[in-house]
Amino acid sequence: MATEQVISVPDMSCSHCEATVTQAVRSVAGVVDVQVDLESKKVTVKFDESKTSLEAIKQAIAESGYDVE
Ligand SMILES: [Cu+2]
Repeated sequence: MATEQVISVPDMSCSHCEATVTQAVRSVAGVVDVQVDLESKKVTVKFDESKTSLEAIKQAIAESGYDVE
């Protein structure tokens, strides 16, 4: 069952950040879809709760070099 969560990533500022964060989230097994909104600095992620968790996704973003709120 896929769920959708919004993660705030305040340090994203350009298309490079968008690409880095998108790739980091996509690399997490179980993630179905990733949308980055640079204006609101939010990442909307759809994922399979039986395969991953919000915490694991936040961890992947943090490991790519961006602080997660
Ligand atoms: Cu950037």
